[in-house]
Amino acid sequence: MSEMPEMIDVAVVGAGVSGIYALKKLRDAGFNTIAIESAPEIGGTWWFNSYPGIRVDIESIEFSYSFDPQLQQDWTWSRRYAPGEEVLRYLKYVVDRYALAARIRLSTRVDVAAFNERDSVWELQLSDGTMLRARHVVFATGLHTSAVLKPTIKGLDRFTGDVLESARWPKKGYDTTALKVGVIGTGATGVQLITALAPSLGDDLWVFQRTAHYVVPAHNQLLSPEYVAHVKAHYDQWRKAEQEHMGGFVSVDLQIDRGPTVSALDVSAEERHKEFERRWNSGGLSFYSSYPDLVTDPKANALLGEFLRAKIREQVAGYEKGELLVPRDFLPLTRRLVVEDGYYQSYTEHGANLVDIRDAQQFEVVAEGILVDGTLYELDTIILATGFESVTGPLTRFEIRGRGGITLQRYWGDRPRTLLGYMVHDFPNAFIVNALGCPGAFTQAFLLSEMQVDWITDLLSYARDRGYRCIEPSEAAQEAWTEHVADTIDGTLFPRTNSWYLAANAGGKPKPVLHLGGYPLYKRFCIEERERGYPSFAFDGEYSTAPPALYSISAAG
Ligand code: NA7
Repeated sequence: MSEMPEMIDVAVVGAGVSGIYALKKLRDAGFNTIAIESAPEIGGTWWFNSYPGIRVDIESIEFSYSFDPQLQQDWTWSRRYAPGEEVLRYLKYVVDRYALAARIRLSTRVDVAAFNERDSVWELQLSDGTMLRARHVVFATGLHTSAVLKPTIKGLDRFTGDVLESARWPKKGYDTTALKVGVIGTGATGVQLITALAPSLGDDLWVFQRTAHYVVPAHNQLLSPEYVAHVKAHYDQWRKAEQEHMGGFVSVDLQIDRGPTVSALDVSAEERHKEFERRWNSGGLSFYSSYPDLVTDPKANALLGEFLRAKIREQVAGYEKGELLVPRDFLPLTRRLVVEDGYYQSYTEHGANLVDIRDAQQFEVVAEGILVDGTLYELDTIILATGFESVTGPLTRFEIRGRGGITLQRYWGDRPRTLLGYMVHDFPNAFIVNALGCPGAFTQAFLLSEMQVDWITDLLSYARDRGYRCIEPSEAAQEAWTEHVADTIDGTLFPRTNSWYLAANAGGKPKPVLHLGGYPLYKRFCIEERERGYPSFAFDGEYSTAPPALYSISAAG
């Protein structure tokens, strides 16, 4: 890479989906920008997670950048749901296409990011021993991958075989032939891994399940040239529909679908069944865009639960442990649906062994394998697919120091807060993309990242045009926004479940970290803030005359 300038305009931390776009957008807007990435290659989540079976759970024609219409025409996805290595190839193609590589510093971690109050500058201590000074910093550190959760499993360090972490899969690959393999974790990652390994491992695969998840089919398939041509001819319509959609993805039956707007309880049982069948047959996460009250009304949710459990029972009929695979511990949709074809056949056809550890008195690792209630399962390899300290973890696992040296972790404590998901009071000139305080995880990542990065770029341009050096959100507006985010969650069923959506999978209570009011509402608040001249932000310590914004769900209109 070219010689590092002593002081740059913007340092982007992370070169995944949002970091790559931030680098491009800010560079094109004339900001001297550099991205710093801890991995030896770009890609973020899609570089680190190279375990067998990894793929996207939102259809690839949607799960991609929209900022350049020509890019959409020039890139062709092979399958409805692309495997991880194809997403990585796509991201590398984007980096090459827009000549970004020279501005990405790979194999470099940010160990400490500290705000220098005197100069209004961020000082980043990098793992190579150098320091980078930047007026602004954009944390594009993702929702999960940099914060792998170390599970507390007794005896894990006693095991004499290999212990692999799904999110740190060996880059040279890992041959499981003739090995006895145990998988712990049956969320999206575990299900993808198990489905990929079961056909070759058969009854040499052992799955230690604590919680059965709702697994819906993907109906993954090669994309026909006709379908691809049709989408490319109408891409602007797809992108427009995504912008107006709660989660930013609209495909049902390979077509744009806006979903019902009525209550699941206001339609006949027959009509409801037809709607659920249509989504099941289409596959994927589209249940999230079905009746809006599925995530707010326990009765509506229960109807979906019945439907999904019946579908799972059909698939495991005749399998003696089938009932263990039927979810019973949480309401459907309050944890992310798992999208996979053929998961249940891992047990019913390929002979994978299911070990229920939900109520086990003993679950511990010993030198030879795993002991569950006195039974020893001898293993050569244990794979941990046990999740992440999602949403906040990627921002609190390294030192980010704001005014007075306070760390972000300490500042947040049990109540993480932001203004509009972008900034934190006492941490001036620092921005966050696609993490908390916004509909991250509930909105298609490319779309949300593009919208947020565009918004940040506008704000930085506004400040540059006026000669401001320091941007900081008002504490009052941050409080109002945090309350609003909590309000969007309160009316839903999500707090009934301990999930990573609310940063509660690693213990602790659900926290109001994600905005559940839908992407269009969130975007509207962002646009309003910009159009009103950023009343909630101080520039060089001064607020504009307008009062700080107030946020209300009723603005959904
Ligand atoms: P998840 O969805 O957090 O799933 C983690 C799984 O690991 C889940 O089944 C957990 O069981 C299980 N787990 C975690 N700790 C333990 C211990 N100590 N013992 C046994 N089992 C354990 O992570 P994923 O990586 O699958 O998916 C994260 C997101 O990435 C996904 O939603 C996609 O958006 C991409 P539990 O349910 O807590 O009982």
